[in-house]
Amino acid sequence: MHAEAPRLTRSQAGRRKPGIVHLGLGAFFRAFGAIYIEDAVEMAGGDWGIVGVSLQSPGTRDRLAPQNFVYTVVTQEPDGGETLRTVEIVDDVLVAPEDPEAVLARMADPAIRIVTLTVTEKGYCHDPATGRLNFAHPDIVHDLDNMLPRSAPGFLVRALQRRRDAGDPPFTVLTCDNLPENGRLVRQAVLDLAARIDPGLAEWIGAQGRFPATMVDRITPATKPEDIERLAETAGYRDEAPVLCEPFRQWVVEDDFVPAYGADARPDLAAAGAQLVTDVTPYENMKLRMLNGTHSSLAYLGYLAGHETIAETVADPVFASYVKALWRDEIIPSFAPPEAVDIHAYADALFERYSNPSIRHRTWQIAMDGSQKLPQRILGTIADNLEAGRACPGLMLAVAGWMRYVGGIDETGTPIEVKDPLAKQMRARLETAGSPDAAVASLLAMREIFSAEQADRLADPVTRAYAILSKRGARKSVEDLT
Ligand code: CS2
Repeated sequence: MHAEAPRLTRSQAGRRKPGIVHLGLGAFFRAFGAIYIEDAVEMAGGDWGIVGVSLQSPGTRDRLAPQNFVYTVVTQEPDGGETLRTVEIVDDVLVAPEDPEAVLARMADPAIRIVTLTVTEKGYCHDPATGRLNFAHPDIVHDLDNMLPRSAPGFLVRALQRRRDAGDPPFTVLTCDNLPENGRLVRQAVLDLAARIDPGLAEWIGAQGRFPATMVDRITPATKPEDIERLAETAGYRDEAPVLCEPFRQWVVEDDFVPAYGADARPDLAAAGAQLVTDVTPYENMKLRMLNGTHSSLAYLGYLAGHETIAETVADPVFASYVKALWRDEIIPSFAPPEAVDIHAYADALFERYSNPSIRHRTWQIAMDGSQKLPQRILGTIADNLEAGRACPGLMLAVAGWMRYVGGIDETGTPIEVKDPLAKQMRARLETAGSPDAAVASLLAMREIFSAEQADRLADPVTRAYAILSKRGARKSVEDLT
């Protein structure tokens, strides 16, 4: 441990007054949204300091507070080169479970014009199959009866309630999570919850609120302790909260912010390289299906084949052929890409991004929360292929790979630490299934994940793929396909 290296500190430059609260201050937003916002402020000014909020645990705050909320973004090039940038746009970090009132008070401040979120797919407490709020979720049950909430929708609704009661405009809710029509989804979750609490509040939010959709993209693997030690060696200072990421980044934002704030409703994100558009949908389909869909496919099958990272998985020629075939034959034909985008060149660029050996993005990390990811990453693509009469054996094998993975035992008989909100339910179903065919049927019967129609259409091909996977293993099953 390089204890002698001095701790990273804030430069003399003054802080920016906060204009944004961010719910879910994890590695991704610190390597992504914070960079765009800091660049926008550098180029076009504005009081757009960020107050981060951790909804679960104090870890991020505890690591950032001693260094005055400044941190390093380490951009990792394929050739091993690294670029360091210290980011100073984060002004404070609050921990909701410690002091929910402090979070609400900050969100209720009319100087806060935007609330951004990266709470992951499960953070919206919605039902992935329907997109509606899950009123049985324990945090929603709590938030219905308590003025001090626990969930992201709860904080959004209670803060908007305070804004409405004070006669102030609402803030714009800008979700930065990988969900289909993410703006509409978070708006629906907020309206569903608000309607149960105060129908007049739901009406006000519905009329005055703005929930623009976004597409976000930057591969940002979890930071490991050895990354911190290595940075202390190379940078000459100690940063307990660095983030590591690839050079690529892309932010596409629907330009729909609360009109009451006029020109001051958002930072000049375009000046920072973000794309402000009227319709994010084509970009969202492209990214969720081409990147996240193949990420998840490679994560389950690559993990079962013994590959620790995405780079190692696509370095395996069997998986390189598999992912290229997925793009060419099963994903690109399933959607209309944005105009002027060469979708084959986009796929080639994705392959190069996946191949970056400096980015140690673990298949295990991407495999997390599959029950919340599969619908928008893979099931929608399958549905569109089947509707068009196209078989999609590669994606069916990916679904079978997910089913094998959540069984919790890998191909060497070693337990898998399955992290998923539905992990217990899935494990119980698989343990009592009695046969591979019954196991597939039991998981397909989970309406939180698969609609009845999807379950019906996936039953035969996924049952076949699961049997082959169980018999021949992931790598040979993939090889057989390609
Ligand atoms: C990954 C994403 O962990 C995962 O599920 O697929 O975090 C992916 O790295 C980002 O969406 C890339 O923009």
